[in-house]
Amino acid sequence: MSMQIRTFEEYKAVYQRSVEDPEGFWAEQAGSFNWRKPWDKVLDWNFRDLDVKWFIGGKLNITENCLDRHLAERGDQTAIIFEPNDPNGETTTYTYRQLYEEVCKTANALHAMGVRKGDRICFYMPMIPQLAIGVLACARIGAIHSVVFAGFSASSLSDRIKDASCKMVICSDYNRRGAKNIPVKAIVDEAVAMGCDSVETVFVHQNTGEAINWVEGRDKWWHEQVDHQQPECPAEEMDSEDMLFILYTSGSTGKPKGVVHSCGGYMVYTCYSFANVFQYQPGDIYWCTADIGWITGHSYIVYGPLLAGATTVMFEGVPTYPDAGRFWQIVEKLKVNQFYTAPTAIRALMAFGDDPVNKYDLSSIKLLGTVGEPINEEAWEWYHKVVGKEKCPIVDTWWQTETGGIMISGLGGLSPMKPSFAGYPLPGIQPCLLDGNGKEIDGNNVEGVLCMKYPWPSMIRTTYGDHERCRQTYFSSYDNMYFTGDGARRDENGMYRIIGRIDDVINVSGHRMGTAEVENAINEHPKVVESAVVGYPHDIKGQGIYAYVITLEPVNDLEGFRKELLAVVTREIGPIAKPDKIQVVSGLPKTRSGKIMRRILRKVASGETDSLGDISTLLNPEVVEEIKDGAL
Ligand code: 7RM
Repeated sequence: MSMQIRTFEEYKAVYQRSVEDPEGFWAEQAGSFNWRKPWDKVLDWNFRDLDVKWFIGGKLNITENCLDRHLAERGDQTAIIFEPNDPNGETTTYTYRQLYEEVCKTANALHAMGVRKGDRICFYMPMIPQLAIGVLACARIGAIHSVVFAGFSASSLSDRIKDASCKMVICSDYNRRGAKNIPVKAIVDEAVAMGCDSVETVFVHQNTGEAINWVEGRDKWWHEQVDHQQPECPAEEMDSEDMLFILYTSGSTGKPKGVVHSCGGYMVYTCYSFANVFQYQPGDIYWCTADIGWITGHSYIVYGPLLAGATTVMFEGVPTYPDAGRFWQIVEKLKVNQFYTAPTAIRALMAFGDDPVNKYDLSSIKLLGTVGEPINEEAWEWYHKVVGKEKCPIVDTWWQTETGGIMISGLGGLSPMKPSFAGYPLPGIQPCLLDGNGKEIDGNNVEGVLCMKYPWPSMIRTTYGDHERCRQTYFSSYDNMYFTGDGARRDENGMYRIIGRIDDVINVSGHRMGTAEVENAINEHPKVVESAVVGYPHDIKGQGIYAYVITLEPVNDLEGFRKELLAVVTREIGPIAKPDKIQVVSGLPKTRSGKIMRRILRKVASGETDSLGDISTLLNPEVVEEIKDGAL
């Protein structure tokens, strides 16, 4: 791949160049794609008013670059390998030509059902090829996809459908997950019934074939609409800055934000970062275990790999079904060369010991990757020794839904590695650390708030329907900077270690969540007066959820109440947001201005009750003793 850096020396030179001449550098990268019309200007940017544009005036369709562009050279090469939930099920593959044809047929079907450029289409699907096909079909005709992770509740799904006024929801009948089948069409029906007036069509892919409820006129079967379509579909000409997709993510306020990515910059950056971080070589089999419901799945299962002409694996199931060897069995079977997963999965599998790993031949693996949360040294060492047999580089990739692509990471096999350090910025990425006063901290061996001082092509453009909120959230904390929400340290060699969120966002099993979101859900219980949610260190999940709850009346049946709260949270958000610990308290520590002192709650939840610091300024210091005594 022409854009691939092959030595660390080269990385340093390319990085230097990318900072000195960012526009020249990115113009060169963008040059390897098919543009209907080249851009007039590489970049215009203004962080203060939040106005960032890349490849201005350029016209393209990202699916022509994911699919059409590859047909001549690798039409018969495998694009997607699908590994089903059931280990005895059949592994299926799509060549680039087959994928192209399926995407075209699906795009034609969407068009026939009235979907047009700019329409928002919501996906609530399992990890099956039709999800990738559907997403690409939207991009083909210029419709904007909004994929919602299928673990979210009907209520969360409904909020997301409404926020983007989606015209269509695409789902399956049932999802397979381990030993269970989940009735997702029923969840979609429930969500749409909660006031989603914009939804004209529910488009259903028959996955398990079990019975579902059917709304005549509104509901349409995938196979009935797609199968007879022509396998060619002209691609809509998109402007570089036209919206490609919306993806909801949690922040410190209660309401998730619809992060917006645009066509041109996202295309260039996801391909460039994929090629360099994973050092993908022609013929390699690449597997990212994420769900397409998260940004990792968008950028590094679908777009990045397909843009680069890679073979990408999609796995429908879960890491522990039928047993803890499932990942390694798949690696052996498919001869996976690059394996990319989350620290929480590594820790969960580590708990089963080395045997489930050692049962399989993992000699195909050339590179291991992690993403989603800080990786602790113990998990890093286990991954390196037991999975990688000490011969595979590990790339610890730091990035965010908002960044669209990997920002700080080693380039596989080229960069120095240090456990729990993400490492160096990718070319074109200009991170910096700020102190409490917003002043940049120079030099090494320092710690501060992680910001970006220069734009990059795949950065967030806006939050859907609320540009000011986007500006406020990311561009107003520090002047002329993109604020990540993470704290980081830079070591003596300039390598970055991400410490974790400094805002009220927690990271539970790699799932990003706002503590306010969980509090809002808990507060829906009629007996709850107020609640406060914090994260605490958890061996497997990274962070666990600790909820302090004030109730209307004393609770007699604590276990029953706990179960009710878990049910409320599951109903409002989904099972991923269920608190691990719930402590009923009579009050919460508050400052004189009425703000909850979360610092104290975090300390108690982490068992660090000896170092609570000064509590004399509290409105109600007496409550701290009670909270400490009742700590779980
Ligand atoms: C890709 C993704 C973003 C937040 C981010 C961090 C944390 C992600 C790492 C990491 C330490 C990493 N997008 N995070 N990767 N922390 N090391 N390699 O996860 O929007 O869902 O989450 O995740 O706090 O701000 S996300």
